[in-house]
Amino acid sequence: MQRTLSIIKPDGVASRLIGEVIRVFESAGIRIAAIKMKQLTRREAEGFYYVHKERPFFGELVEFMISGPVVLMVLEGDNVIARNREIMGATDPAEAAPGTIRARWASSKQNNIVHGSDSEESANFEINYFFSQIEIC
Ligand code: 3AN
Repeated sequence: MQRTLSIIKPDGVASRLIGEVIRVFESAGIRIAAIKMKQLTRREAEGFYYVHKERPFFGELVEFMISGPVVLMVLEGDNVIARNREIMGATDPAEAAPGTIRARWASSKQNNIVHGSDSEESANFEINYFFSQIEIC
């Protein structure tokens, strides 16, 4: 059993896709082990994306992530880190496989509806960044 961090980004929340995205995960047999809605502060968004701090899009990415509330979730299931990445689709919606969340709803590489941890190491960091042990069911 594995855990990963999922975020419904501000564009997903603003487009009223919270229910759709959760439906996709639950239909795939993935369990929601923790969930909360939050308006991230600039400091929180910068800390979350610190691995990207040298990338040219870092500033815009932080602005986008604090432009509205997000939904933070811990997903649980077999091989859920890779499965969630598959279900999300490629970062660029133009390259995302048909039927994936990003192919269906994302509008750009930045405004791509969801985030999902890309490795066990980042899943551990990201889950602990937003959730304490007692918030995970
Ligand atoms: P993913 O979310 O698919 O793992 P990463 O980790 O490469 O993608 O990038 C983190 C986030 O940075 C993406 N979800 C996206 O919002 C943003 N991003 C990535 N590449 C670009 C880009 N070329 N231009 C603008 N934003 C980007």
